[in-house]
Amino acid sequence: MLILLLALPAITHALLTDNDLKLEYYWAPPAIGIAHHYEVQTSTDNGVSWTNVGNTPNSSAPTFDNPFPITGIAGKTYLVKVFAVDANNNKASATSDPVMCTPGDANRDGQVELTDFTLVSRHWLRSYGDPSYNLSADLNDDGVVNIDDLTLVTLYWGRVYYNGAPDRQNTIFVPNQPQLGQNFPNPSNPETWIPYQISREAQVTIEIYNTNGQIVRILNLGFKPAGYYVTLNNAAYWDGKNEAGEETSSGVYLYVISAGDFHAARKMIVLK
Ligand SMILES: [Ca+2]
Ligand SMILES: [Ca+2]
Repeated sequence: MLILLLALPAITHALLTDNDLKLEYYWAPPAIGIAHHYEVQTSTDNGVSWTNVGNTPNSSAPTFDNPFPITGIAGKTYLVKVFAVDANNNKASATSDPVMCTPGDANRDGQVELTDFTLVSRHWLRSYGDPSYNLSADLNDDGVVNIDDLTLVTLYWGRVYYNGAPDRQNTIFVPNQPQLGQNFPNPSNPETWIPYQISREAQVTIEIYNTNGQIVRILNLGFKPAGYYVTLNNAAYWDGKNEAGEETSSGVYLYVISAGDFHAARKMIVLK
């Protein structure tokens, strides 16, 4: 009898990178057991057949900053399955939500046209860390909006991946479980973005605590539809200030999300 020593790893895919030819994924290690490495498979036929796309070199799970790259095909919808494999070759897997590879479609309305061109040109030569850097405009996710991104727009100019963005987005991009992501950048100085996803519409708040358990700041994010809030444009934003409007000091902080009956907490570091 096969005894699974591993609990399912929680997979989080970085939706922000779905719009180029490189899908990027990261996930949390198994809650129980120790992974020796991870195997990754993809399916483009809704899970009927799977293709091995590689293993991680060691037990380290990919992170938001260092995700697992998968080469995508324009217009294809991908499922990604991750197997946590322990030293005795026991495996446990988890499967991602479907995501479509839509290169050149900066604003994700399903078509590559003038608005995408405009988005790229409006953020021209802005790089990661600039206040006006825009993740959507950085189509190849290399941290700078430049000719490579414009090339993606022109290369796929006129391409229609899907029509009627809102409907399609609901079927494609609604997460099947809520999750709180790691803030970026982390450490922060002082502003930072907190990515999250919710599977049902809810009033969303994020509370930030210091290590003494005192509330530093409450971010009331309002009523949000189900979806991914993981980009610079829609993730929760914290300017690094407390409720009194003063800058917080360096140190470890805890952030806690509440969205309906979903609650989760993570740590972040403010470093000045
Ligand atoms: Ca578009
Ligand atoms: Ca770029």
